[in-house]
Amino acid sequence: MKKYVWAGLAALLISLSAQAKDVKVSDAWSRATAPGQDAGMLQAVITSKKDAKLVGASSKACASVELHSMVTEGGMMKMRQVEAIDLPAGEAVDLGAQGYHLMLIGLKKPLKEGKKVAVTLQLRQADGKMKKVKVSAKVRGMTDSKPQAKHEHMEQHKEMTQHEHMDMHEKMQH
Ligand SMILES: [Cu+2]
Repeated sequence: MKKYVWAGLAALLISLSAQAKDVKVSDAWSRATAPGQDAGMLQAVITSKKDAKLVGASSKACASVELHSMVTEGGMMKMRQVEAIDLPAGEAVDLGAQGYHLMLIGLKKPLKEGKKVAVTLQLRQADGKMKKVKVSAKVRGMTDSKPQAKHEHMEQHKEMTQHEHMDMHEKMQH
């Protein structure tokens, strides 16, 4: 009888570790927030072995997490909530590079540089299976550059790298 229990346990462990490898998350990071700042953002590179969609996320650090994209409309940069972000099989999807970010809304306390923020991603695979993936994102320091007027921001927008872009983004009203 004991043998079967161990065999069962081993099978369970193997299936758990196989599952864990289905989705790989790397380069997860967030940005320190100022006291009173309601929202933070999070970036990550997600690789799913199977076709999937990122459909949501949650964190104990904040009230809710939304998936956002950034779009330019009539010269104005706006954030839009999106329902899902495609994760084609085997492709390393860099959220930031694709104009996406996770928005941590209703922060319970400011995000401090050097700390980590834990977020659980929710993926829906093409076969309908839901998958939760825990991510620990490193909190990077706030940018040193001063907030700029909006028109200056827009002029410089094109020349900014993605990371600089995100710095600017956090200073905008959400
Ligand atoms: Cu946003």
